[in-house]
Amino acid sequence: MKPTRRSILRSASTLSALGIAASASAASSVDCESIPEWDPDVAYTGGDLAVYEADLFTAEWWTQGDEPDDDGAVWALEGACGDNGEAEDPTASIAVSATTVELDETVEFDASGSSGGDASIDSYEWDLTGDGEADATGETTSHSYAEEGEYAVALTVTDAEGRTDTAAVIVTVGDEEDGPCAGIAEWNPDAVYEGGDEVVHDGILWEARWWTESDEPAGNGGPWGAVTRCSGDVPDPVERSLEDVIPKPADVSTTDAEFEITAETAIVVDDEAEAVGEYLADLLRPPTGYELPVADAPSEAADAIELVFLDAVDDLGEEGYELSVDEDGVTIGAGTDAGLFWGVQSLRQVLPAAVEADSEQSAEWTVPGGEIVDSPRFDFRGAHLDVARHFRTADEMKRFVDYLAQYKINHFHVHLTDDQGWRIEIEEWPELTEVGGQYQVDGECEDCYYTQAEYADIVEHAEDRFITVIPEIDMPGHTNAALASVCELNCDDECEEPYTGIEVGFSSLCVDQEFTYEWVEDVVTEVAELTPGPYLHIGGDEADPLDDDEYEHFMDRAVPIVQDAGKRPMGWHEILGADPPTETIGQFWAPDSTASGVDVPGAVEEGHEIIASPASHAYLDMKYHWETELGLTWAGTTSVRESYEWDPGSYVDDVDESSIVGPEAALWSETLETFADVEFMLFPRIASIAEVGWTPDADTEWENFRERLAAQGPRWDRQEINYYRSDQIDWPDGG
Ligand code: TNX
Repeated sequence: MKPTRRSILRSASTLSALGIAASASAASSVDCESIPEWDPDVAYTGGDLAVYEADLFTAEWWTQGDEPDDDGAVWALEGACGDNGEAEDPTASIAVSATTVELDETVEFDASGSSGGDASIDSYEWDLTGDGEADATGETTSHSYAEEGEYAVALTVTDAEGRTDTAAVIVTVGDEEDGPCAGIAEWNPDAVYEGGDEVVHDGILWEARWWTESDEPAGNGGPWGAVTRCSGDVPDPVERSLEDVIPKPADVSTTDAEFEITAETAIVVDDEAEAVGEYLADLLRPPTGYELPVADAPSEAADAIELVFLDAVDDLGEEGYELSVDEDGVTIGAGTDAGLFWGVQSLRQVLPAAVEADSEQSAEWTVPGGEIVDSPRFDFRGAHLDVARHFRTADEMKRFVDYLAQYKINHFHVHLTDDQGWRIEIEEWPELTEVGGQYQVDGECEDCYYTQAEYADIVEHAEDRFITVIPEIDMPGHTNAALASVCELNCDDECEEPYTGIEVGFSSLCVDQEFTYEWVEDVVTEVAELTPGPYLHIGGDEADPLDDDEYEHFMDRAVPIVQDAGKRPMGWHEILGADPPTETIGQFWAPDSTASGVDVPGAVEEGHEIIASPASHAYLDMKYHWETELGLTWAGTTSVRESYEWDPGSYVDDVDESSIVGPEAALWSETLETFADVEFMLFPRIASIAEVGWTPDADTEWENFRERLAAQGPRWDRQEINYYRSDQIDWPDGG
């Protein structure tokens, strides 16, 4: 048999001299200690040995530049070097004292985690400046940099078998004062982080929301939240267009023109529009640092943002506006100052996200070109907040109002009283706040109520933003706080104990005594006098201790008291079962499209109107998903998408859109201890409710909405809003 070239050329003597049995199989381990690494520039002859990728090879014959491999053509594999073929490359990794340092500051480097496989590390070689040259050896080293810049520091470790690995880290050398990321270490995939820890990754400063290990920082609702870009001069991550606005405007056309707000820009207003002009100036001055005078000047002024009243505005209605942008300026026109104000909110959303910061920012304040002609689908777009279960300060209430204004929500329904708390000073009955104003869910809460002056201030803050406050005094149920404060409201004249749990449906005023209605009149009259808007809400939900007759009797007395106080009565949909006067608005809150126990379509037939707050879509206290820490689940969970995909006009079975006043989001607060908790449940879903109230159903589309919603993220970041980073949305990084 003709011998193969391999069998001829193998030198058994060479192998045995090296302690390798000639019969060694390719898989067994061999000792490679004195064998040099394969060198592509060397010509090997038959029998020569070389180590390649931790395997020992024998050359079959003369060879040059042929890479050793296992196909038996030129090189023969003798076996893996090291222990039983399980040898591993070493692992290089660098621990660094800081990744952003000042000039001449010493940076300490430590080669951590550097042992690999069974072989020990033989040498550590550092390239400290990224020029490819070795600057230092040893397990640790340090360096100080004399020039600003970014340095790619590389560590190469070599183990006793000659195997190597390299790790790198970027060190930024500059003025420490510069940038928000100064002194913050790069994200390390091997480290464990706790909520609140900060890292830098991809040029963005991230903060861990909770305990995390090896989760790469990304803006997708995971454990990391993007705080800001490390370098403030990076342009907005989002391309802006007039089409970005939420709620989606009725009509938008875009152009390539752009207007830039500069230090020379003025805000030019028609006579009566001065308040809206000042509001806009207050918004723009802090982030731009520009003077932005509000001038009552001829409307031909170039380089201006103009607010003008239009003559022919039939199509725009009470709240519509036009916004047009070209190189020369921005013009917002409307028939009313409310329309101008909503136009300003649209302008705000197409400026860089940095406009939402409250200190001077470096940005190009460009407004994308084109035109919006816009007006709402529903005149009523509401949001409710329960301040009885957990109290919110007057300042927090004003902030809440500011949030609603951004999305053109024009009614703020304040749930002022419930079993756990009474939140509004009633001069005639100071006991209500002396007792009822001192508790909330889970315990005491000192002076947790609004004085009449504070309440008036909240109402005025809302009015200035074209938002009508609807006060709710819930009765006859949900009244434990009143029953604990005014003993005569109980049939036995015995005061109830304060209640700090979260059960519902156990309390009721005593409906068979005259005193109750005198008290209702006192309360309703004072609240009505403090409230300029047309509505007063008297709850009427879950009065379980009463039978139907008692409930009806109560409403027969209470509803006219509201009317006599000059207000249009509102109640949760149960109120319609008591056959109140037809001007009474029922707020539909059932989690499905029928309200069991109440004939809502029948009431509508008689002339009642309905606010749509179905618990399955508009109850923003429902958890986003089953693992959401905050919120309740009695109506299921409500994702961002579910808060968006419903139609207030056709949701309630057998009720025509013409009887729907509009949608209202409801935010109950049993589980919401802090204002940050409120923000978490409110954002992003409030934007959904705003859009289904403003934009015709045919123009709402989830895929389009979620893109516009993503662009709101950086705006909320700048406002330091604790929003829920739903993974249904592709949030842009940083911004
Ligand atoms: C039902 S809906 C309630 C409130 C609770 C809420 C919690 C309605 C009119 N009453 O008392 O706070 O559920 O989601």
